[in-house]
Amino acid sequence: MDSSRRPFREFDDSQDAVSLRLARRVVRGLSLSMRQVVLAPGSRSAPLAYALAEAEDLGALRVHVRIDERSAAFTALGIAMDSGAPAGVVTTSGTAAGELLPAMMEADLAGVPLVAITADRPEELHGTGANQTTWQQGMFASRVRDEIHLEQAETRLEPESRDDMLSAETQVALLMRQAVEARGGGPGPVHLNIGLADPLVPQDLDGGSDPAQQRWARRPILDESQRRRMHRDAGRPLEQLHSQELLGRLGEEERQAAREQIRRGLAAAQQLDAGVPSVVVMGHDAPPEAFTLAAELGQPVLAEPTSGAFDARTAAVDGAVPAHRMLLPAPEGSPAGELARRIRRVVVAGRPTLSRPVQQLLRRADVEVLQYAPAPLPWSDERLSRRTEADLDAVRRFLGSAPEGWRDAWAAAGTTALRRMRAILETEPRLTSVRTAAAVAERVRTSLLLGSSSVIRDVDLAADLGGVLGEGPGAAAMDASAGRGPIRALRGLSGIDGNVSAASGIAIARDRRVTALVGDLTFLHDLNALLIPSGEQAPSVDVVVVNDGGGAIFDQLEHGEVGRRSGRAAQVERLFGTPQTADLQALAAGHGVEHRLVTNLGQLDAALAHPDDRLGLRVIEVRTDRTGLRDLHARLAAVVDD
Ligand SMILES: Cc1ncc(C[n+]2csc(CCOP(=O)(O)OP(=O)(O)O)c2C)c(N)n1
Ligand SMILES: [Mg+2]
Repeated sequence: MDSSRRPFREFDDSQDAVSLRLARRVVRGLSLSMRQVVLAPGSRSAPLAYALAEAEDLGALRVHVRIDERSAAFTALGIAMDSGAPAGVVTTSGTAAGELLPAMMEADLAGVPLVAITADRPEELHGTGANQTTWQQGMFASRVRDEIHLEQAETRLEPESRDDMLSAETQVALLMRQAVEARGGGPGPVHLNIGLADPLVPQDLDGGSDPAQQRWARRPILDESQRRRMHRDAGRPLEQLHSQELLGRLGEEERQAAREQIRRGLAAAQQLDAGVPSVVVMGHDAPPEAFTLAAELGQPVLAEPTSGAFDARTAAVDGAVPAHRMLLPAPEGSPAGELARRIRRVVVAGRPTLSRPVQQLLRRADVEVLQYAPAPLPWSDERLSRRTEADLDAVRRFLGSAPEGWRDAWAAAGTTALRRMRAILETEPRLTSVRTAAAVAERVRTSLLLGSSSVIRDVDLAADLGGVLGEGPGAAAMDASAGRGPIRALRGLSGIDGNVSAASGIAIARDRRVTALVGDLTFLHDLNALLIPSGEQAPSVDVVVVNDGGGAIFDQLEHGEVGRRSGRAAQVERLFGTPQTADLQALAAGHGVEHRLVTNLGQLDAALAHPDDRLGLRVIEVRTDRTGLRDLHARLAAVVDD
């Protein structure tokens, strides 16, 4: 066979993550007939992204990164239309995959070999409430010439299976043939759905040398200067950990107060008498009676921002433990760690999706978990491993009365952790995204839409929604929830698409101003929300954009680790950070929308303080830097260490 059409040599990657190995086989199958792939960022699709980048380095195909999947799909459509060869579009799971539908419809009727490649969760995670999980197999049925689903666990990966009909590479190659020939039906779109399981990153096998060189032993086609130009902004140096230094800069009084609170929390935790040490986890859209029940039994509540716990209508915020996400993973021997270890039962209300510590708590072998479900749960089916219970009395019996001091101990530990976190955030030289998100959530009284990605997690982590700190305009009111509109988010699939439009819809439905707090990519993904036809009344939305020039969240996931390996920074920044420098002020101006740039909390307050009935759309941009966030989060996590 002509070697220029077979860019890959034999290789052994049997030590690497299975997800990566499958992705490499898929890319090999694709690259037999595909030269161009358009990729949109995401975590589930990460193995495909890494494998595509490797293949691009080898000259097997070209990768183009786009932020909006709908645009990515039409870009691939244009490539395929013009070249007549299949072109691929790769997305993560969830609504990202749904964004491909318009281009697939066009490709169907125009006979264009567009190849939709959608990453999916492994089948066993469907119907369990796992985040960003929906049934994607067959989602383009009746529009595609052919479709296949590859499941990591069931797919042959070894090099010797290359000629096996079941091998991933062969299946993909055959699918490509269907895109071009479709058994006489003419070219058209095909769909490749792939269930990928954690871990989703390459193993650190290379010990520092260029991973592509190691794996494939071939020369990259892009020369060094081309690559450098592509990744100009990536790979800035890391900051050092200096939490001790920062804590040292706290006033002596504050440190004393913190110590005293920890001591009190610990003392309370040690005095626990009879009773059941339970907690109530309130996830997204939790039935409010779960909150009342927890209050009645004296059990602590770990509530996500969109649980309903912080709305004026619930008026029960004072039972919610601040910064609970920090407390759960606290080390053994620390006050918080001891509390977390004592938990024996958990009642889950609503759907928790925001934090890994909560998911880990629900999986703990020494903890019994019950899901309170007075109505059918739209996000789960019989595969949900925890028991569900519709009867509140049965939940009451399961939850049990708290031991003396149990809830107070949680409250003290949470308040201390929050206070210490805030001390760190206040000493940051520049306004951080975490502090911004917390400030917006505390200050606004309109209903609030929290964008997917970091903002909602930052609010979950560091906002004083219950007003326990007794400072700042948000907490000044005796009842922190007083007058607060509902806090909402798109947690069905946690997409970064359509967030600003959804806020507009809420504003229309309520006929009131809404605040949307979103990341920059989330904002840009839905820029068309600003496009209101002349003569139409623009919905009243303050869009606060935390502009850190790309996707910050990935650096806090495992990709951050990969990016710190030698030679990987530029690749990870390109594939996941997806840096952008769009001029939001000009974009807003182009849409006739007011824009304000905010650089400190005072300006943020001023921008948000205006009469609720003010009409129209406004963009409030807060520029922050995402390079130091991983370090900042490490320092924040350390507040529960002692
Ligand atoms: C439609 C869609 N595409 C892709 C993703 C995967 N994804 C999750 S967060 C994220 C980055 C968001 O960046 P930004 O809005 O700037 O927030 P940041 O992480 O920087 O806080 C992406 C691409 C998704 N959830 N939804
Ligand atoms: Mg961002």
